[in-house]
Amino acid sequence: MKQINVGMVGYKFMGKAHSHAYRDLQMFFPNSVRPAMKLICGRDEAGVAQAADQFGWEGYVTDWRELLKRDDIDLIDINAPSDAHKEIALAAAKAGKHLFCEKPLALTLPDSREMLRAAEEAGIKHMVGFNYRFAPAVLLAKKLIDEGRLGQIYHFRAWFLQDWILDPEFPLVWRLQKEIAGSGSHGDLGAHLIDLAHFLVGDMTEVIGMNETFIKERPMPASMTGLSAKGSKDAPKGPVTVDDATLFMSRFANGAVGSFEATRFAAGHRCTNSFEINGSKGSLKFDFERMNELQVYFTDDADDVQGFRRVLATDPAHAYMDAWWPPGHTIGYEHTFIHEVVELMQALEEDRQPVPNFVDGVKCQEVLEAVDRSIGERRWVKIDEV
Ligand code: SOE
Repeated sequence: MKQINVGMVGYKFMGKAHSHAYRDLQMFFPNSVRPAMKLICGRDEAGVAQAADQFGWEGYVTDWRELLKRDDIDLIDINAPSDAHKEIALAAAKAGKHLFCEKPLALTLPDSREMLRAAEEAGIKHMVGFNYRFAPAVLLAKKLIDEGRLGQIYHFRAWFLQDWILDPEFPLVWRLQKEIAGSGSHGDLGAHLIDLAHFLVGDMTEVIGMNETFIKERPMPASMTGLSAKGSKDAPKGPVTVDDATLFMSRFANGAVGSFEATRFAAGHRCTNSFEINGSKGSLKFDFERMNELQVYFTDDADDVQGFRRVLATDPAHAYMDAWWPPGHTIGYEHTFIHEVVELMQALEEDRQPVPNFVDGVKCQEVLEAVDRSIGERRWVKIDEV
């Protein structure tokens, strides 16, 4: 049994999701290479010490550079806010550590390309955190498309809707600041849709988009808090420098057309990450809020039973599900991260790149950038222009 020693940067939302994945892995996927939770890093000592204890890390540090000095750390897992990704990734690659980095890979396309180059030059393994690929129902969609069950793909239609900043008093957290987050709903939510489009349908050739920032100023937060932060009416205000919503249309290399909508202003939608795909022989529908289900429609079903039907992707026939519970016993959000880590550990065991990796991170960033340029210049932008 080979052991991979992990050093993690960041201990909030994603840090917790990844920590949980490392902890659960061995119990359900005992054949993988084993990750050992060595050190977790965060700037606030009291916070990271508590996280280390609560999540099950052997120890903690308050400066990520300490992780790179340790010869016994094999993998750096980056869950810090997006503006920290590049510096940590470049230094970690130089130190010969494998990388697992949350999305979006970087603040800009050139930065993401630099990260990919550094990883390739260092000869390390690199993975990017597009976790929704790992829902068994999404993997079933991929299988049906690859087997030709949908025929020629005509439409990819996707929307990721949330509402956590609907309240104008919600504070100006880091995700609303361009210099830290890179963009708003576009890079946070749209990035997932773009990756799913690449995964399921293929490369895009051109895009045209629009965006809006509905609330231009918000109260400054007391600290860089997360999705459930509370604002105060009396706090001084600062400018929101990212998009609240971004919509775009695309063309794919295989002739399909796409539409994408990412917003944090869809009241009542907490995490509606959905897509519909229409092909010459059928259609598929997925909604993350019912993540164990895939709606399928096949044109060759008998005339008298034509219609969408619900497949519960919880049987041993579905990806990763033979490791979980008996059929019909559903899984959740956290399992997408566990499956990501299964892939990462298998890739390390087999000495290959995990998928999705920094190449996919850069491809996503190309589309993000092309959409932003299209919005700025009010025109269609080809992906190979960026
Ligand atoms: C917040 O909008 C968020 O947690 C994203 O950052 C994640 O990437 C997405 O999966 C869920 O929503």
